[in-house]
Amino acid sequence: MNRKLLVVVLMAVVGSSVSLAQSNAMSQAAGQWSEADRAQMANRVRQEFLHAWDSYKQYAWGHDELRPLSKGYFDWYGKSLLMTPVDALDTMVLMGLKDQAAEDRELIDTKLSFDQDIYVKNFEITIRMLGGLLSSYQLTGDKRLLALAEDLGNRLLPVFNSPTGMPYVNVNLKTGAVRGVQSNPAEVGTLLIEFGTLSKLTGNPVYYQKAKRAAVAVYDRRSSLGLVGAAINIETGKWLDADSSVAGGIDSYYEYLLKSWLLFGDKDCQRMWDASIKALNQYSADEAATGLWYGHANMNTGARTETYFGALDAFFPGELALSGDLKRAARLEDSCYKMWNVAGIEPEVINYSNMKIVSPAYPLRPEIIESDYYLYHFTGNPRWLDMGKTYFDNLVKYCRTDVAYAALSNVETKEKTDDMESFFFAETLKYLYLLYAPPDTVDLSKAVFNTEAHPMQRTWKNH
Ligand code: DMJ
Repeated sequence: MNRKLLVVVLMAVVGSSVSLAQSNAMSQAAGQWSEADRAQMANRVRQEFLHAWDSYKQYAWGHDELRPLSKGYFDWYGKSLLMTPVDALDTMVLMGLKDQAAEDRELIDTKLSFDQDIYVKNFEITIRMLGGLLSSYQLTGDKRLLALAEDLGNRLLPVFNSPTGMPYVNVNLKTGAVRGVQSNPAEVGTLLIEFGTLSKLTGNPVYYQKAKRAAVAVYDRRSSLGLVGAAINIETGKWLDADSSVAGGIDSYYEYLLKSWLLFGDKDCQRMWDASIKALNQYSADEAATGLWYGHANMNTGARTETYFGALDAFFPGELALSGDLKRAARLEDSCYKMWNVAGIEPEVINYSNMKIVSPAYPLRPEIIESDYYLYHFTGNPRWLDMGKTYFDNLVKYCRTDVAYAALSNVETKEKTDDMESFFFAETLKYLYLLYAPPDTVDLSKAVFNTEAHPMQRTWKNH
């Protein structure tokens, strides 16, 4: 365990005493950011984390999620898997919230059990729970977290027992029974970072092998143009939907090709990423009158099908930045910012040819902020700090409730819904915090974030 790889930053105690009202009144001149300004912004984010976390503790302790309007709770599968406590833990550690992290860890260590007769979604449980347990183990050295991760990994393994090696969608954590043959590239290909890290930390190669075989199975079924579709039958390997894009259902398949290369030095993943990004830049990238976007195309013909782009797609500037294509990354993030500003907060999907909203919800998603974080990290250009401040201020303005934060059903009316997904703690607030925190809070030369923003530290040698 190499705890030095991540430097936990305690924000100045003086900074933490600044009230929210004072902070909001702070007038930050565009492009002018001192270290103290950044620390103050990081502290504002930290205070908002505490605002929501304290209410999770008060109203939903031990359950998967807080209901931010009714002040109740919600368990995904009827029984709690401590989704929010696991997803939120490494954010607390990175923010230096020692007491909260200790209390949370105690809850997980003593109460979390995967020996439950429930069918869970392999993709969600992998990115939130397996990813969260592994990153928190690396940050804290708490071996119980690694034991929980190994137990969970073993219970998820039956998903790979299909004729193609691509995973079934659901698995029963107690019996190992599987179901769900209609899947997509994201659910099949967003497993290698977590399962691979589990292999590295336990010395058991089986997790890496199975998750990699699944990703390769998607890649091997790409079209002659090098594109993948939106839905696939994991038993037959036949595509069920030829729509190709970087949108939800495909998004993190690409993310994991790139990041698995970076984290594990896996040359196959590098080759798969290189071929994929070439195809995406040829068929998905769209120089529209409103800017650079990545739209939808038919995977077999390359013909443009939809000029849609959305909140999930907004992870893509981050991938471009991480791969070294800072020019396209910056242009696409500028387009995302336009999407955000159509209604003052980001809709789920727009039609970028006329900037009309296609799907109006905002479930507190992080991707646009995640990309902003990478752009600032790689360029140091303060305009990304300005942009992040807009994201944060609008989030506070439109989504904050008396006890926490709530999703919006419609970004135009700003009507709230009774939902606060765990990724708000794991990702949205983490990326906002890291945007302003000292740059070595997470050392990106040695750590890779999984798609739920859990940093995996390369504590092993790559071959
Ligand atoms: C998160 O669970 C992950 O970021 C996933 O890759 C996509 N959806 C949510 C956030 O929007």
